[in-house]
Amino acid sequence: MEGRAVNRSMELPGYARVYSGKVRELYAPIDSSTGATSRDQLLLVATDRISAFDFILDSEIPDKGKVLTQLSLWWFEQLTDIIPNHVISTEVPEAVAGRAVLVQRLDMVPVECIGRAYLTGSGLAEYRQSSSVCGVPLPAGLVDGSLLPSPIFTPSTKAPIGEHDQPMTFAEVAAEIGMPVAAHVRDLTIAILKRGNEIAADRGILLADTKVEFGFDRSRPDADGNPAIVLADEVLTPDSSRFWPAAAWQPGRAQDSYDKQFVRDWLTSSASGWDRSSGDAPPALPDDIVEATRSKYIEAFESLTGQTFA
Ligand code: Q0N
Repeated sequence: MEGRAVNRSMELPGYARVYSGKVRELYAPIDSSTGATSRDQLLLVATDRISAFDFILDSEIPDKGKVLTQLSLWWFEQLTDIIPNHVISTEVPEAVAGRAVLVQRLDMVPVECIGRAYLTGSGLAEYRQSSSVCGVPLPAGLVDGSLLPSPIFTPSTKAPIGEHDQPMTFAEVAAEIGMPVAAHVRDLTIAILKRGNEIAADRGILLADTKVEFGFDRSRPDADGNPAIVLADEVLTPDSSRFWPAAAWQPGRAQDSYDKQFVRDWLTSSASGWDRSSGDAPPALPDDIVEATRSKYIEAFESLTGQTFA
């Protein structure tokens, strides 16, 4: 199922594909005189693909890649006092205009850095088993959608595509990447999520949780001579974070998804003819569901940034 993404990536003259994710792809610029692939730059391309129920759907959402790229660029700007980011330039090939960014090639921190402000999903499942998430003890009585007393760091392993990430304790992260870096990425993850929620709160959106990626810039040592930690990938988009409409927030039940609710509701309705438990790939989405979903991505971008999506 997810493996199909590999076959959907495009050829970009002058670039070599180095990585295909479910919805984003990385290319390395090729030096036109030597033919060598760049070691210090990458082109990060967001596609219009969408996933639901762990499947990449056959239907794409027009402009999704552009909207999420532009939203991520805006968030990077809102976060520059917290952390530098990997963006070099938005001058990219015409074929990927608006949905690609030229970025610094970093040495990635090999941990999924997840921050949670509200309890849901795998965090809720773990809490029900152990009253804690990733070794962080939580108060009794929390339910699906509860606001946590303060945002928590709930890292996980980086599993290959198609496999599920496993939760890690902070001690396990520290054993893998060292205590100083572990503490730094924990504090950064929480600071990014807090800033995100401070900004989103005024605009009708809750950021329940988020996944961020960090890398080391070996060419940029900090004051102590350690390589600078840089924010990579995309940040605070609906693909990396759970966006919830604030007006409908009601702890004690599954929350509506800001962006994917129409897709989920249609796929699980009798209209789709799809049985989620069958293991079959979901059917293509009807045009009105595609259009309604496209509108939600644009609405999120416009509400958060105060800009009009061109
Ligand atoms: C990198 N991933 C995982 C793209 C993002 N700036 C960078 N330098 C080196 N490596 C990476 C980045 C970035 N961003 C990040 N893999 C490599 C996230 N992927 C998922 C698929 O699309």
